[in-house]
Amino acid sequence: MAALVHSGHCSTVRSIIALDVDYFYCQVELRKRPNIDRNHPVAAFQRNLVVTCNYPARAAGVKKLMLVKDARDVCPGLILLDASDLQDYRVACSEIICLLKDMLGGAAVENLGLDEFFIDVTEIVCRRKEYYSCTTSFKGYCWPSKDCDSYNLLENEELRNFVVASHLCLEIREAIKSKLQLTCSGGISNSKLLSKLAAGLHKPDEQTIILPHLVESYLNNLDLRKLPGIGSVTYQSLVDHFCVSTCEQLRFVPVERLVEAFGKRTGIRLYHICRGIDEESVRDTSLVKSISCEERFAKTECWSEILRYLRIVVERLLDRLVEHARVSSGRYGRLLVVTYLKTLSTKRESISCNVPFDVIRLCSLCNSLKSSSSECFEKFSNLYRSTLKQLENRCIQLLRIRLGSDFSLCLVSVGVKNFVTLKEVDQTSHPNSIISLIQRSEAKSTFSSVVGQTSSREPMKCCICNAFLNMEMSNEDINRHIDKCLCMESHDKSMNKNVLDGFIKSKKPKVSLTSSQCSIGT
Ligand code: DCP
Ligand code: MG
Repeated sequence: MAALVHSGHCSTVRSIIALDVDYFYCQVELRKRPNIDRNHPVAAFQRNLVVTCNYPARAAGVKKLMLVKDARDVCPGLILLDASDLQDYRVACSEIICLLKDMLGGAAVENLGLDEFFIDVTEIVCRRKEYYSCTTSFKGYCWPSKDCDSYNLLENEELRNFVVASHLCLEIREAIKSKLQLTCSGGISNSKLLSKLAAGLHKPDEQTIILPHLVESYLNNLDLRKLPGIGSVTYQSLVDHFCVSTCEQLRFVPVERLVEAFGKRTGIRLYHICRGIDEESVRDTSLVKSISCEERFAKTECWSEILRYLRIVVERLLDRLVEHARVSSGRYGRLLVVTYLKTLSTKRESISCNVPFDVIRLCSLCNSLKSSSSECFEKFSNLYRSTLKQLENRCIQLLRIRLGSDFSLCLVSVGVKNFVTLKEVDQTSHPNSIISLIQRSEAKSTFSSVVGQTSSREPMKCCICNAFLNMEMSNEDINRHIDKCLCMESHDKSMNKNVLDGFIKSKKPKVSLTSSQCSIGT
């Protein structure tokens, strides 16, 4: 057991920032309605429940998960905003991730729920430290008080790291506020556990540091229910079995007894967290790995009905792909996956192929335009319509090939995977590949709805079949060529066999998913 238990000393002290957006759903709703005074009590609701509210509403007695009726009673002037459409919250979450990635380069950003973010800034802090004077003081609150001037920063390297981290945290929060009109609270410490707890200490729109040497004293009187990962069942068992309700009391319980009562994993975690030990690293969840949309329906054997559902799904998917490309500096997926559920089956089956080239082109153009999705669709309406058609046709082909004529379905889902950013492709792709070509022609194009002719005289290669393309070909011709390459029914035998072998992949996922309509996987 001793080998599994941490001694309590880290060789290098990490600097971790936690961010928690204040009254998240409500703030996103308020962002859409600049006329509403943010100092007025406002709540966001779903059905008959208040899911969150701003701080003036909290001061008036409104609480999260209160009945709307009760909230109105305690706060008669309360403005209620409908929060049932989650799409805007997902977009706000992606916007924050992209801003963090833009500001912090390679730092790992972990997103928890939609409004919590962890960033490991250890390396950035090391690099930045030399630019700060040894006497620069902390930004924000420093537990247990705001006054941190008593520390001798000149002699303490470790403390100076946290000075830099506190400046960085403030910069990040200010950027989120000015660019995205969202305030968040920040926490800075040496672990995810402590920085998350620190972020909750001064809300809203403030930040707090818990310095490593004060972690134990901060935790001493902390109610165990406040610790992330201790739910009501674990808490009650701790009270019943060991008569403990604070971190300080829990430290007296030997690890063997905790393991006996809660099992190895939870027992050891409890032993660690009451001492402020949490070595969990910040996992980079910032990049979406898949986007999919689906439709469930009563069983049908009729193609025209399936086409109708496919159309709905594909349209929704394309909107999501463009939105994602816009907020993520042009990331796009390369693998199209069509999934279906046969009426008498419990397992979904899927078939995949390359994403139609125009999807990539549309994503790339909309990203360059940097305007809202609806403006993009308006600007590129021809391309948008033809891309929808291509996407739809590709899905129909895949389903036709797989299902034949004898089938009965109750669900179709269309998704995209294998995301890459234009930058990644830029670094790895051949200079004459199709993506390089789009980028070259985009740089020259003035973003008309149809990309102009490329004036490049360099030889170009098709990224699918590797054949040299005629330099006089227009982009439309190139698209047609690629579509031919991608289209299974028309591929000719002269194509590179390996490319075609990898072209159609199909698989049966191990798990059957539930009926959510759209999802983003990380
Ligand atoms: N949420 C929800 N249902 C819950 C808890 C939360 O729908 N039971 C949603 C609404 C919140 C969002 O998740 O806006 C984030 O949850 P938080 O607990 O972070 O609460 P807020 O961000 O709203 O408020 P704050 O962080 O200022 O306390
Ligand atoms: Mg929050």
